Amino acid sequence: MNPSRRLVTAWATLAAVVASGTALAGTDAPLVEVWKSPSCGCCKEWVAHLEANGFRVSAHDEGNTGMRGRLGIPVALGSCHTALVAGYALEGHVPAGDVQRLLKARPVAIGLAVPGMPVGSPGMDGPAYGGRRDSYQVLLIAKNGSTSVFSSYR
Ligand SMILES: [Cu+2]
Repeated sequence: MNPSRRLVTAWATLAAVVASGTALAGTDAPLVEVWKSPSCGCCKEWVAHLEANGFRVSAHDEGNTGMRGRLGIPVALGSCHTALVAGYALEGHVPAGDVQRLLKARPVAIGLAVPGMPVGSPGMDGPAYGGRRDSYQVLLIAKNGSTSVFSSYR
């Protein structure tokens, strides 16, 4: 390679680095990976709730039973979708505010769960439910699978 050709290559590389840096600037919102069934409507609503609160979401329409098991979430805490954000598992309709609090506090834990599908939780709060709001709790799942109350909604 002659010297002028080498210089052109260096500039092209620099330009590419600058361009990719610009592209990355808009993507520092945490990425939430979601496993769900393709036909799950309330899962889609929960994804929309996360996106409305500044999260980026990537969904895998392959069901959530396998991933729930791999992440160590007890079956008894199960819900309709399972997610992973910054190394933490999320099971069910966990409010975005609780996810943000989790990511700030960074406790040693598997993650958060809202077992079942309580009406009134994010994604379970559409017009079809007529404004009904059941009380529910967000549980923090410790590494040994035991739980403690992370927040309560009533
Ligand atoms: Cu659901």
